[in-house]
Amino acid sequence: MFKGLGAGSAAAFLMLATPAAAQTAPAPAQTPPTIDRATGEEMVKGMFAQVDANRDGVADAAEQQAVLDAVKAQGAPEQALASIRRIFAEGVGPDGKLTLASFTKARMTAFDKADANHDGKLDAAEQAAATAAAGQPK
Ligand SMILES: [Ca+2]
Ligand SMILES: [Ca+2]
Repeated sequence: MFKGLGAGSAAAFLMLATPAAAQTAPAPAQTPPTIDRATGEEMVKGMFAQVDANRDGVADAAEQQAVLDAVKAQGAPEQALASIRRIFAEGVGPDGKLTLASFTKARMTAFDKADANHDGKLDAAEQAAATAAAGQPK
C-alpha cells in the first residue's frame, strides 16, 4: 500500500515538524540542502499525494490514519506521530476537510514563517530553527 512511504519519504514528510527529540540531538552529519519555495511546494504536494491514497484531492480520516499506522510501523516515535497529526490538523481548511489546497496553503505558510530572512528559500539554519520551533509546545 504505502510503497512510496519509505524512511526517506517519512523524513521529508516531517519537514518543518520534526519531533522534539531532534532539537537536542547533535548537529546533523549532513547539512540539509537549501530548499527554495517551488521545491518546498513540490515536496508538500508529494506529501499530500502519499496521504491521499484514492487521489480524490481530500485526505480523509481513514487515509490520515493509514499514514500514521505506516509511519508507526517504521518505528517512528510517538513525537513523530504527534507532529504528523499536528500537520494534518493545521492543514484542515474552513470546510473541515484536509484538501490538497488547504494542506499546501498551511505548509507554505509554515515555510514562509520559517524563512526568517525572507529570501524565499530555507537554508540549513532556517530549517534547523523551524525544526526546533516545531518541537515547542504551543
Ligand atoms: Ca482521498
Ligand atoms: Ca531564507
